Amino acid sequence: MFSVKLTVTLRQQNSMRVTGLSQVNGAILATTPLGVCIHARSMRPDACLRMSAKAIGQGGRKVEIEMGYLKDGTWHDGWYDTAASGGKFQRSTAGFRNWITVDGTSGPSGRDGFKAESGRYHLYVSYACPWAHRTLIFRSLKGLEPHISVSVVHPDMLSDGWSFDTDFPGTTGDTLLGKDFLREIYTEAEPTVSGRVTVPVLWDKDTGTIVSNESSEIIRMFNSAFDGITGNRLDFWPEDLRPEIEALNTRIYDTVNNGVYKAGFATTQSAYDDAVYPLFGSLDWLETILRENRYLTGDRLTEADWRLFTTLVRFDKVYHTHFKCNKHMLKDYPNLWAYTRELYQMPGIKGTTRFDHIIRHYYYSQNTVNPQRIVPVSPELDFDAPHGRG
Ligand SMILES: N[C@@H](CCC(=O)N[C@@H](CS)C(=O)NCC(=O)O)C(=O)O
Repeated sequence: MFSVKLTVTLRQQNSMRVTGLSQVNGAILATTPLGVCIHARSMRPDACLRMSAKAIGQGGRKVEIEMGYLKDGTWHDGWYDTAASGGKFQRSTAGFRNWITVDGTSGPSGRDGFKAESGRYHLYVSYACPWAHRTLIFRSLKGLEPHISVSVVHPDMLSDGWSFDTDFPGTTGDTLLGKDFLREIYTEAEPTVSGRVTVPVLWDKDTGTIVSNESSEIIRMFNSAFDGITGNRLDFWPEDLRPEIEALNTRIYDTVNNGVYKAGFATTQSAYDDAVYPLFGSLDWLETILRENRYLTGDRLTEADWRLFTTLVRFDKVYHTHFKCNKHMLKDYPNLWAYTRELYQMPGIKGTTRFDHIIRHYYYSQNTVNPQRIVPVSPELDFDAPHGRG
């Protein structure tokens, strides 16, 4: 028990003293005069003092910690405002859009100066995050592990956003800059930055800035920019398949990768319905493609497959229950399920897939979806079972 006083600031501007503080399973529970509880992962009293919370709704009955964002370099609590969009979750656009290229020229967007060089770049990821997972997969497939270093954040994303706490297996802390929170990486790059603090982040050690925080672009850089250094010429974005890959990516992003989030974060029935039916429509469509084809475009494994994989591998353990995507389980689709296992079993992929981080992050961090933070039992799935494809 800590002898620490904690003040909770409510949206209505009044403040409340915390009257009781206790620890349960590594979380801090704070009781306020409204009889509500606040949970925080950190056991450190100084972390308690940094903790803040907001009342939801007019009555101020329910208090919860929300995830925040940076505005002009200052941290604010706040989840996505679905009230402004009819209950729909609208993902914000990534802010850093530079490219690493073979010769340091600017690439499709952004500015010059990010030349592919061994040891120059650092990747900040969460194992929980499907977008960051893509970048870890490409780092592995393209033999970039010796050339691009990595820091892994803690799976709990609470009122301070992603943190570099290390009290969870597989976390590394910030091995490069020694920061406490990912948001400090953003403000280090740009002191007055505004926007959400997301993973993945690709950092340039030479110029001390963020190259990119957009996973779809980071994987394209990894696909080819370092080939001269690694000698790895595997191409997951081959020129002749690009139109087909783009078409697949567009539908899969909208209805599957982001579709599960749109269903899960919806705060109205209609926003949920608008996401969940197209999601299962797309899974049915993908099942028929994979009945005929080994991979999405045919015999060749491409970027489109890996982008789909990171959502499929999380589906039954998280999205089915937590995001209410429960019309079917992935394991009910024979081809999709075997295809997911095939990709999971490819060399270098298993090590990038950490179900402990995935499960803990979603159920524990996203308290707008799961206010009690109860982490449910997980379906028993054998990702190592023979896939029988090919
Ligand atoms: N466009 C980004 C999206 C990344 C993203 O949304 N990451 C999530 C984790 S899965 C995140 O960090 N969210 C924190 C927040 O939105 O505050 C990408 O694909 O790289």
